[in-house]
Amino acid sequence: MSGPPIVLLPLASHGDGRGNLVAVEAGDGLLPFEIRRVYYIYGVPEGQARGMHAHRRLRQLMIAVAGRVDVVLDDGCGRSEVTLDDPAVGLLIPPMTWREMTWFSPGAVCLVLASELYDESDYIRDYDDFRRFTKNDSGA
Ligand code: T46
Repeated sequence: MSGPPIVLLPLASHGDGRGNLVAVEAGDGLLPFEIRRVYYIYGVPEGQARGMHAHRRLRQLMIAVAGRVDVVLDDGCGRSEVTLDDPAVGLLIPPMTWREMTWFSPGAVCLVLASELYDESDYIRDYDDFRRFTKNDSGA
């Protein structure tokens, strides 16, 4: 069964002889949410996966600002895979989407722009619970 659509947002990169700069600004119309939190993940040991949860409300934009990160998204009906390796491209992750970051290249840095403050009660960390919630949502 096919998985959720992979929505990649191109980010304007200002490049010149000195390198590149990407800015994401409140009100610039890029994101379908206001940014309330920023975090980043780095120093991930080779072969170490992260994520393995879904969020009830949280929306996020994930950017591999250095290196490569492989991501799996699962909406309860199927799984989609995407590789992030361009600092000028962000992956939009909607609510009720199970995410697994299955591979980080050495030195990878994963930046996340998030729509909500950190809230542990927003996490669904058990895959069977997630499947139950998505089934109920679809009325199945
Ligand atoms: C997500 C994926 C992509 C905080 O204190 N504040 C924060 O804002 C976050 C995100 C985490 N934490 C603490 C909670 C844990 O003690 O940092 C620790 C590691 O968090 P977690 O195990 O949830 O990390 P990941 O990489 O599995 O998941 C994270 C985000 O939590 C999650 O929302 O979508 O990155």
